[in-house]
Formats: sequence, C-alpha cells, structure tokens
Amino acid sequence: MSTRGALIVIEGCDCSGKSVQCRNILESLNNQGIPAELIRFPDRTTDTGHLIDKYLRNTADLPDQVIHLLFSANRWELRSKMENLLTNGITLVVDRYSFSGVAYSYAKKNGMNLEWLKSPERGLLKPDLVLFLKLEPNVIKQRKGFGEERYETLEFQEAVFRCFELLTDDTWKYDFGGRKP
Ligand code: 2DT
Ligand code: MG
Repeated sequence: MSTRGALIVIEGCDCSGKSVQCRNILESLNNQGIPAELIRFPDRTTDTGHLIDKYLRNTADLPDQVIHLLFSANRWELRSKMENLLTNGITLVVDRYSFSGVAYSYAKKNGMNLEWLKSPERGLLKPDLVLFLKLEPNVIKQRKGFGEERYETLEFQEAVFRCFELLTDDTWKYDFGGRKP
C-alpha cells in the first residue's frame, strides 16, 4: 500500500507568482522521485468552471453570493478525484483553494460574513500545508497581464491581500472542517 500524498496549497493575489512556484515545487518533487500533480482552482474546464470563466472575463454577471458558491462547488466537483489521487500516493500541488474563495469574496465588503463564506468549504479536503505568497499589490500591478480580468485592480488586490493576512491566522487552517482521506 502506498503512503498518502500531501495536499500542498499555494495562495496569493493575482500575478503574485503562484503558477511559477507551483511548477517549481512540482518539478522539485518529481526530481526527488515523489509522484506529484498540479491542480488549479478555479478549474475552468468543468460545468461550473465555464460559468466562472465567463464571470471572470466579464461576459457574465452574477450576484456575489452566487459566484462565491460556484467557486466552492467547483472545488466540490474535484473533491473525489483529489481524494483518489492522494490515497494513491500522489502529492497534489494546488494553485488556489478555499483561502482564495474566502479572501476574494470577503474583500467585496458587501455584508457576507466570514462564517457564511467559510461554511461551503467545510468538508473539503484539508490541506497539509498552505503557502501564502506575500507579494505587495504595488508590485503586482506592474506585472504583464495584470488588469485583464475582473478583480485585477490595485484597490481590490489591496483589499484581498488584507483578507488573506486575516486568514493566515492558523485558526481557520485547523478549523477547516475537512478530514484527511
Ligand atoms: P486565477 O487568476 O488564479 O485564474 O483566478 N477566485 C479564485 C475567487 O474569487 N474565488 C475562488 O475560490 C478562487 C479559486 C481569484 C481567477 C480569479 O478567481 C478568484 C482570481
Ligand atoms: Mg488572475
């Protein structure tokens, strides 16, 4: 029987270098002979992912609560696949997870409270490690591609950054409500 893989999550604002670091971690794990795969959220290829993609590219508008729940549903769609991979000894390097879900919605400051925002995430798989890339939004805004999608404004990224900092308090990580497969 193989050992369970680890669930490693990389979080951060838009254009903070998550994708590059995910690839680096993946390559390093594979070079050490540790089987690992990359997963990224949102997964724009699923049914909910198509709608999320339209929302992010500003070709669909949805109430804040609806898009929040869709992002969470998008994680639920992949839950069993992730669980199977982990139990088969594959380590997962995950580009964004529930922390993005909560931070981006909370940054909207429209009255959705933290408990409400966290609740659809309860029961998803609990990460073994969450890395938060702390690149300041002032640097981010100069990066290539920044500004193409919804959420990519300096003001909003600053609000998201502050929300991420709120969540780096370990209490949520351990009160995630998930369980190890
Ligand atoms: P990318 O730039 O990584 O493609 O993300 N987002 C993401 C949320 O608002 N909630 C979520 O649960 C997730 C996973 C962050 C696209 C945008 O979607 C936001 C940026
Ligand atoms: Mg982006």
